[in-house]
Amino acid sequence: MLPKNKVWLGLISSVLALASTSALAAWDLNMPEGITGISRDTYQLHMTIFIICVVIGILVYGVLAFSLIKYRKSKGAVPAKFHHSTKLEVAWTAIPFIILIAMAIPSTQVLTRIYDASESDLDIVVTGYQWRWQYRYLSDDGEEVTFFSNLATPDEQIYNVAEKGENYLLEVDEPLVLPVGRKVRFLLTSADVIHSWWVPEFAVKKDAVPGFINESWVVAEQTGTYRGQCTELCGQDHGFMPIVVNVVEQEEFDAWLAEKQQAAAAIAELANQDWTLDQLVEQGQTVYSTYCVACHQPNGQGLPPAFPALAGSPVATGPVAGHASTVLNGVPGTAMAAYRNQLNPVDLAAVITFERNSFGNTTGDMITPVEILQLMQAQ
Ligand SMILES: [Cu+2]
Repeated sequence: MLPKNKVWLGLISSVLALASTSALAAWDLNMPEGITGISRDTYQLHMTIFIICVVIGILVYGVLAFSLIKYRKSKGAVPAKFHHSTKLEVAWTAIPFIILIAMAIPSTQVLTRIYDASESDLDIVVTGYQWRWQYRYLSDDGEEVTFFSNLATPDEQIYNVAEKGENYLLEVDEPLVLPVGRKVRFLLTSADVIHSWWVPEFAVKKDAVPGFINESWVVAEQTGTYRGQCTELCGQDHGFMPIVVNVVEQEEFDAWLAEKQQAAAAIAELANQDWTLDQLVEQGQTVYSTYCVACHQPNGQGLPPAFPALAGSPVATGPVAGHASTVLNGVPGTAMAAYRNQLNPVDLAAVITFERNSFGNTTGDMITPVEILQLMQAQ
């Protein structure tokens, strides 16, 4: 057993540590006020209800404690004996009723505003995938922009090889970009299991359910970067599908969207071309020498066992769908990354076709960019 003074010392130092400003700052117990009208309304509502609950708690427990102490038996208190009091019964029914109504009025007002997703300036389909988010900007003129937003925290940090960064597990390769001060409607759904899209600063937390479309909306009032996470247990990498939103000025948003639209149009045009095996192999050589050569080596022999050979490999000479799936989705637990979002469909088709027809591999088959797109949608 510890000596008594040591126990006291430990207790005092723990209390001091908790009370230090930095520790208190880390103890962010309350919800954030956020940067939208709805988030402030939600915060105010939460505080109002909280204060009502605290006052009721103090009153009820105060009367209880007072009665226990003041009218205790040892002081000679004699209990009153009565059966029925209409006045009391009316009071303990009517008072809670009035309190509940008083709470329901502001709650309903805020909820009504939360559910009013009408008259939006911009509509975005948010689709949950195991384990990434996809954003699709709908547009009237048909020029849609679609992209995936993947976790960008390096494996080294996750596996404790490198020091964890400031936004550990809250960083993505491509953030959602929104214009400031505009009403953006989210249409949430899922491609596999139930996910939930949550950005605390927006007070938006909505389930993404396969086969359903849920609505939510936001008018961000301040530019900046806001982070969130999936908040539905959605499988082993549930903790690895963060959300990052960049709120920018309208002009910056327009420029970003135009750039995305141009890039998408250029890729779509290329992907729909009639590609021949030779063209794909030629293009694939360039892609291979940029993305694959470091591990799989210029001669396709790799550096076994960490980086397997592609020459004569069962993957690169087996069924083309399996090969494509390996390149698209990577191999978990190895250095083989998922390239589905790193390369466009043309480059993916090209590099896969190249690998199947190089280094002595002579499958003679090919996969087209259109087939890659179909596979990506299916998986
Ligand atoms: Cu999820």
